[in-house]
Amino acid sequence: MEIHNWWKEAVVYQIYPRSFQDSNGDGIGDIPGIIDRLDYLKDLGIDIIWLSPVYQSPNVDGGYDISDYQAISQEFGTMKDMEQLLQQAHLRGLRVVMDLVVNHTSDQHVWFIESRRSKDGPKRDWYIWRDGCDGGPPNRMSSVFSGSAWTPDEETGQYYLHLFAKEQPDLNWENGEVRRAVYEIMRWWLDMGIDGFRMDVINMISKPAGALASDGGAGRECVNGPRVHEYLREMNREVLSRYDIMTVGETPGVAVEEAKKYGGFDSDELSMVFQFELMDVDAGVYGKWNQRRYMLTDLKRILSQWQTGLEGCAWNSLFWSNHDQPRAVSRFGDDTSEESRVLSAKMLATCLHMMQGTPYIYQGEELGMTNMPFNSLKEIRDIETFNAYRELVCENSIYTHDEMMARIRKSGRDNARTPMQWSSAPNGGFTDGVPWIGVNPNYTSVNAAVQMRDPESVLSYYKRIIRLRRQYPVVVYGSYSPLWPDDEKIFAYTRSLNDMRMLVICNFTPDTVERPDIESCYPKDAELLIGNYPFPAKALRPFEARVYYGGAA
Ligand code: TEU
Ligand code: CA
Repeated sequence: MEIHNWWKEAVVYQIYPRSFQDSNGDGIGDIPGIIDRLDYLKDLGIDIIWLSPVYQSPNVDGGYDISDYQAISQEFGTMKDMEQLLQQAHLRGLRVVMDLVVNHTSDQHVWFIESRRSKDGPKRDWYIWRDGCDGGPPNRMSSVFSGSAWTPDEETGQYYLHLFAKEQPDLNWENGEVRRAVYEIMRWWLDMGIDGFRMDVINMISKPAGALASDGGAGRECVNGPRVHEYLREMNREVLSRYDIMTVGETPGVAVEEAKKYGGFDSDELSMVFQFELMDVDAGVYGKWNQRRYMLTDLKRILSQWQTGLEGCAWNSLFWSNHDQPRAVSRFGDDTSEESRVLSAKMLATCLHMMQGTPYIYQGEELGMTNMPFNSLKEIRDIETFNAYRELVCENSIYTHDEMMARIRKSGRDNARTPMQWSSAPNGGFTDGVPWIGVNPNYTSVNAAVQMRDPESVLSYYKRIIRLRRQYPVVVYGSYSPLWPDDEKIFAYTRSLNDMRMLVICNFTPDTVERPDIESCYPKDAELLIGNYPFPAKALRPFEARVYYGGAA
């Protein structure tokens, strides 16, 4: 018997506020801009908005470096605007989930300013300080954003730990005062009426003793530390369990078995986690900085493992992309022609939304927005990309400038951060001023206004696919079973609930594929629920997606 929860039946839409909608012409998206677009989101049919950070921040890492958890960034508006957003969203039946970034703070947070002041101050132990070794850092551990994970501080001569940028010092979760301070902030926001949290790198908060003494990469060494489940259960007891909310943990380096601990139905920790295995499907020697395309069999193996692995005991989050990843259609589909862009964007939506789990749409994905043709470093804003360029081009000559630019166009985070393309007005209708990052030049044809008028657009297709979730319980609760795992072109699976069955078939290639054995898999008295071609055919056409529904028999 399936356990029903509202967040299992919901569709989440992620907003990256800086790039969503500018309301005052300063070139930066803001909260009043989001309020202006709530009707668009309601019309799309989503249920929950996940807001990337809107807190006060020096913005070294796109707001993931927070200097005050109880203040709104001036660039984004005021606390009044935030209250308005909550009220206006709730009026429309939309919930709002905030980003909680508490593995680290900004180095401008008062906690860190006090902590660095002296070795014996009351906040010293709130961060992780160590003596250097032989005139250098305590060890050679590297940060996720390249370079050492340790930075020396003049004030006391000691080094502090940062798994990410040096402006993002890691909090010391072993300290009970730190945990209590975090819980208090969480309660403060929940009491204001927010509907949950997306928790940034939440599986990195407990540092294994060995990791802090290791020479490895922080991203690998510091995941799933010894006390992380203890902390999350404490957080659940003290905060989460007292509210009717949704929580999703961002958890790099978590496999299926570990995910069941974080998000098991009876684990008393989180509602679900974001897995990274899919995001690593095209990684290579220098991580994502390569030119590899994924193999469909790898992609299917990963998704099927998560589908069957969590069945009945935990819940999947389903996503192709977010603010850290390239655009879904460019990466997993095909943006080389207008026709294939539209077909493959719809195919990807079908493939993902028909699986078991809560789907996340990243802003612009519902338009089939593509990667950006970046030509020079001047167009880049992302600290991770700059640091990788320094390491791979300047310091180690692994790639030439041109080779690295090609990799940035493929994998850089700024691909996802170009402004939302609302219309064919200047700057895609995002701003009347100068946008903080360039607008993708294809906004004149790829934009919301055009697609709203076109029943065959990617946007119209997303509305239909979201509606299916409301109409057919099998979409939410059906159990998953993969077909032809070794097929390099077709991703097909079934979903079954009681005596009903759904068959999902997706052609991931630009080729026409014959699969005569498909017909034997059709549900009984099958009807076609949705597809991305206007008329039927036997063979599977380029990037074709079809969903059939009928009896299990
Ligand atoms: O991301 C964590 C994380 O693992 C990223 O480093 C991700 O793997 C990488 O960007 C992909 O190239 C979270 C946030 O989503 C990200 O925006 C922040 O920069 C990071 O934490 C630090 O807060
Ligand atoms: Ca603005």
